[in-house]
Formats: sequence, structure tokens, C-alpha cells
Amino acid sequence: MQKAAFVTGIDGQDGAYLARLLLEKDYRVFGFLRRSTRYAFDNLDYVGVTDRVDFIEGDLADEVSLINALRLCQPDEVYNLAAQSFVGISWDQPQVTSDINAMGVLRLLNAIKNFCPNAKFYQASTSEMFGNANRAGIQTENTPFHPRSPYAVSKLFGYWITVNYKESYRMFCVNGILFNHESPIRGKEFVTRKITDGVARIKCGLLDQIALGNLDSKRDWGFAGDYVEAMWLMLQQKEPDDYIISTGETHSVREFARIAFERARIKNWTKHVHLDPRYKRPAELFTLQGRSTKAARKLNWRPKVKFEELVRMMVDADLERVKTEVKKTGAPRRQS
Ligand code: NAP
Ligand code: G4F
Repeated sequence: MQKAAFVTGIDGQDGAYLARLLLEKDYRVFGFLRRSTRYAFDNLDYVGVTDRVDFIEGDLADEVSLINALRLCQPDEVYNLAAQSFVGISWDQPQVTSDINAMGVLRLLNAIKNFCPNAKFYQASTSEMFGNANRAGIQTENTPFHPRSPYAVSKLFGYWITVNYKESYRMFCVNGILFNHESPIRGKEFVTRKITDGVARIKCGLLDQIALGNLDSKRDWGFAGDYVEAMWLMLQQKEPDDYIISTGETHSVREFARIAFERARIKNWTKHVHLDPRYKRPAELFTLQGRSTKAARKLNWRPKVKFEELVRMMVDADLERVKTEVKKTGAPRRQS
């Protein structure tokens, strides 16, 4: 019988890649979508699945909408990808961040418990929960948490309430502790896409400089297309468990920028970057590097796309997009 999956955050980066993967596996995909005056299906269009997803409108802030959605689709698997996912803004909007990323998970788990208790549940947990707890070393499933932003604090509640529902009600609940993962459809507020979009605009004469914050931050960056496979694999196991998903490598923002400019054949890249204190954070997380040996051993999951390949993929996609934009709109108008 065809399986049904309920995916929150369907129009985000991961939602789009996961929807494509599940459709390839012949799932019926129900996508939970926030009401908007301007719906944008760019990410789902990019992966070519917009017409094949069944959309259900609702909001993680509204438990009634979650209950209605679950009663309607009776999913075998639930993937909770929806979140206020931008760390930077979480200091300015800590209450919204907490309501969606913490209480939203509780609302969804409670709705599953009451209306489809046999559904398997995936929670999008994050390496941000580690903070700088293990600054010099590699993070594993056993590294203690020390969240450093309202975002990370809210996600830590989501993590523990997921564990708690598993232990209290014997529900199949897992946390994927995913390290940063990117793609050509990454939101432009995140540093990688901000850089690759900026590089493409500089190349096409639309922009002179990119304003950035801390260039020394290091992240373990992988490809979103690889990481959604790990989400699915976690829900195919006999027993629910939590897994780190990462590449095991760490690179600085500076390194990412250098490679991105090189890919676009722009010389003297530092001239095109200026440091802007607005992009520095009240509390920074300096280095992330994850060890995903448990996922390799138990899920047989390994990342396929390497760091430099990821940067090139993102730059090439943005160059193509910006060139198309310039062709459509005519002569470039330079932004500062
Ligand atoms: P994303 O592109 O920012 O997508 C977030 C999604 O959540 C969007 O579809 C957004 O819908 C939806 N959303 C936000 N608030 C909502 C609400 N109140 N009700 C329903 N939907 C809501 O994020 P992503 O990169 O795909 O990440 C997916 C998940 O993984 C997030 O939970 C994120 O925190 C977590 N995560 C991401 C990474 C990473 O590196 N990408 C790493 C670890 C964990 P709108 O379009 O309406 O805003
Ligand atoms: O790209 P970022 O905004 O991603 P961040 O904060 O690591 O969070 C992402 O990954 C998490 C997993 O570890 C997810 F949970 C979360 O949802 C999100 O997907 O920033 C990366 C680094 C930071 O150290 C930041 O300070 O880049 C630094 N940075 C330097 N200049 C900048 C900028 N970040 C942004 N967004 N914009 C800048 O101009």
C-alpha cells in the first residue's frame, strides 16, 4: 500500500529536497503550508515537484490546524522541518522563535499522540544545540549541549520533548542532529547563499561588495540533498534513535568566500567584501564539526557532495539565475 508522509516546512530548502525524495519512493506527500498573501513555490519548482504535493494549510502556532491536517492525511511518517530557522534573527524575535521551534513541536507531538499514534516522527534538531561546549573537538551524539542563541535554546526544547514523547508514550520519535547543509535553494539570509548570490551579482555588474560579519566562524557544511536521505533512513529503522548528520570537515566563512569568488573568476576577492558589525552576533558559535560515524554504521549513510563541490554548485546556480535576470530586465542597476 502507498505510504503517506506529512511534511511541515514543505516550501523550505529541506522540505523541497525531502518531498522529491519521498515522491521518488512513491509516497503520497502532504505538505503543511503557512497561509500567505504571496505564495512562493520557488524551491518546490526548482526540484520539480510542486504539482505532485498535496498541500494542507496550517501553522505550527495553531494546534487545531495540526489536528485537522493529521486527521485528514493519516500519515505513516511525519517530518517536522518547519521552524524559525535563522539564528541571527532569533535574538530580535525570541518569542516567535520559541513558540514555533519549541511549543510547535509539542503541539505536533500531542496531535500525533491523539490522532495518529503509530506514525513515525522525525524532528529537525540541530548542531546549534552544542554551542561552544566542545570548541576544540568534534561533536558526537554524546557531546553535552550548551545552546548559545534563542534559536538553539528553542531547538533544545524540541529535542528533549521528542525524546520525552518516545520514552513516555512509546512513540517512534527520532531527532536528526543535522549540521549545516546548503544548496542552490538555501535561503539568502544564510551566509553561504548570501555569498554565492553576492558573487554572481558582482560578476554581472549589479553589486560592488558583500557585507559580512564574522569571517572566522567555522562550520561543517554539507549538501541538503544528501541530508534528507538520512532523515528518511532514520524512520526506516526498527528502533527509534537519534543521529548526528555531518561531513566531518570544518571550513571557515573566509574559505567559503574565497572559493566562491575563485569559481566566478573574480580576482582580489577581499576588495569585494566589507565587514559590517550588524552581522556579528551577540553570542557567536565559533566552530562546528560533527562525527557521523553512528549514522554510517547503523544507517549506512555517508555524505556524497564534498565542500568545494558544494560551493561550486551554488555559485554556478546563482550565476545562471542572475544572468537570466539581467537578460530579462536589461541593463544592470548597481547596488551598493
Ligand atoms: P528553511 O528553508 O528556513 O524552511 C523553514 C520552513 O518552515 C519554511 O517552509 C517555513 O515556511 C516553515 N515555517 C516557519 N514557521 C512556520 C510556522 N509557524 N508554521 C508552519 N511552517 C512554518 O529551513 P531549512 O534549511 O529547510 O531547515 C529545515 C529544518 O531543519 C528547520 O527546522 C531548521 O531549523 C532545521 N535545521 C536546518 C539546518 C540547515 O543547515 N539547513 C541544520 C540543522 C537543522 P514559510 O515559507 O511560510 O516561512
Ligand atoms: O549561515 P548562518 O546564518 O548559519 P548558522 O547560524 O550556522 O545556522 C544554520 O545552521 C544551523 C545548524 O548548525 C541550523 F540549525 C540553522 O537553522 C541554520 O540553518 O551563519 C553561519 C556563520 C555564523 O557563525 C555567522 O556569524 O556565518 C557567520 N556569518 C558571517 N557573516 C554570517 C554572516 N552569517 C549570516 N547569516 N550572514 C552574514 O553576513
